[in-house]
Amino acid sequence: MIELLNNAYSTCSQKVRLCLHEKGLPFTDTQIDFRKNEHLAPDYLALNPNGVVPTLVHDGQPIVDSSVIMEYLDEVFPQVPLSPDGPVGRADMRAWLRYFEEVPTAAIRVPSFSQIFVRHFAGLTDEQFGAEAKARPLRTHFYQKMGRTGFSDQEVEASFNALAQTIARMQKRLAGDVWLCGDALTLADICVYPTFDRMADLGPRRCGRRRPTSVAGSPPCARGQPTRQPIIREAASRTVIPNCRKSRYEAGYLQSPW
Ligand SMILES: N[C@@H](CCC(=O)N[C@@H](CS)C(=O)NCC(=O)O)C(=O)O
Repeated sequence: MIELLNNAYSTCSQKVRLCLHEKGLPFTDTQIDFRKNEHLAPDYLALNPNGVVPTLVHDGQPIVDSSVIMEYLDEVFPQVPLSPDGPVGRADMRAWLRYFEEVPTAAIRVPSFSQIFVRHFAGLTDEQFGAEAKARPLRTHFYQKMGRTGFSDQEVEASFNALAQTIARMQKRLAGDVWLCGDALTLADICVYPTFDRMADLGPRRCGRRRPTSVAGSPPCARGQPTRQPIIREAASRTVIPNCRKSRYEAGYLQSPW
């Protein structure tokens, strides 16, 4: 049995949902409510001491970290392979995974929090906010830096630069190809998709003055074989208002994700 403890609004959770959908694996979808700090509750921390989502529980065994989870699923359920053949191809895919984790995944958090999620902390006192930051095993520094008013323009700018670097690097690799690692969808494409999805959510107004223009295009991994597109799109939007990405925050669907 596969259970995914995750959050509808989390890009890291979205990666794993995409992977599960792509592989056609049924799973129990257990939503972790950030507003109730369920990800910081002792029961959850016993499964995932990092206090972040997602966590996969497979036959009672917890597996943590979205990219690790995807690689685990690909190893345990190889029927629909999502890794290239051969060690060199797989090393290439893993290098993209590590790059995506280090650069765009970290970068997109800054505008996401600054322009959307931070408002949920606005009503807290400094002391309360400090306690929220301290309670997060992996994110104390991130929250302290953000504060209750969001990141500085300089920090947002740096995150857009990092996203622009990612786009440039992907465009160079793709150069007319559809998938990043060879001629099929791999975990690398899935890994970066939610970042593009989030950029689309943030939109030009939310993304501030200097949004990389190439972000406006469709995500590279969604430009793939037509048969794969609906799977990706369905999985990506299964928890949101379909065809209404750009306005879903405004529509109140994500009124209080925290
Ligand atoms: N490296 C981890 C990072 C997971 C992560 O940062 N998850 C975010 C949601 S995308 C989270 O749970 N944040 C909780 C918080 O900010 O308190 C992974 O890929 O699973």
